[in-house]
Amino acid sequence: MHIVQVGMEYDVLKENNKIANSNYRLLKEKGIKTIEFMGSIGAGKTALIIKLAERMREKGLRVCAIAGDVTGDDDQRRMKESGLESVNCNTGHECHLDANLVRKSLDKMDLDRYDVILIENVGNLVCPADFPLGADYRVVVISTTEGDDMVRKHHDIFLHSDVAILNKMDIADAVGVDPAVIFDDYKKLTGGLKAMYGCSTRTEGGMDEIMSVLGL
Ligand SMILES: Nc1nc2c(ncn2[C@@H]2O[C@H](COP(=O)(O)OP(=O)(O)OP(=O)(O)O)[C@@H](O)[C@H]2O)c(=O)[nH]1
Ligand SMILES: [Mg+2]
Repeated sequence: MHIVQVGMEYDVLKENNKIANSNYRLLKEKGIKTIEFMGSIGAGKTALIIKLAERMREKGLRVCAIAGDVTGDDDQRRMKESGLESVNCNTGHECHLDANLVRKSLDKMDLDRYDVILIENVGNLVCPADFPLGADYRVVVISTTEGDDMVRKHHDIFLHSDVAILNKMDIADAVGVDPAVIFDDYKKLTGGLKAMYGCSTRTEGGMDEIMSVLGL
């Protein structure tokens, strides 16, 4: 029984990777840059996407988002209210998006109309790591309110992402968290090769640096 489960898991991941590659090729053919945002529930993924999209639009980029959630359209409504075009993508029960769900969302868009697509994954620091979607960049967002041990507890998601962001820097003191501990854990995990970026979607501190690291 155990062996069968492992085999199935392998097939699911293999199939996901095939579709992710196909998504990547499609998006490249269309000249679209795609950025996926993973991270814990409430870390500030939607808030960050909205703020970054505002900056992108100011630069003349045509942006659309995919709002991934288990149920509901709360995030998509916030995006729309901010002026960000978006497609809602509910997983139903799953704790992560997969490449096939993203493909279905892409099929609903007129891809000739966009330069950048921002994908918000379901709030979760574990499951999304294994399911690439076909984006150029995988970004993981955590926040100071989650404590100082997220990097130590969740190696996989940080190792499966290209850019790591610590949000809610504005309230680090108030929640008694020292960001330096988190930055240091991240440096150790990535062998000193990568730095984590601090930001606040409230004060907009750190936002220029994030735009720059994403090549925007
Ligand atoms: N103080 C402070 N609050 C923030 C910041 N960024 C987001 N928030 C607040 O944190 C809460 C959660 O933010 P969201 O953007 O909904 O977080 P999310 O990661 O998209 O959450 P899920 O989609 O539910 O996983 C909201 O009340 C935001 O206003 C920040 O930089 N500072
Ligand atoms: Mg959200």
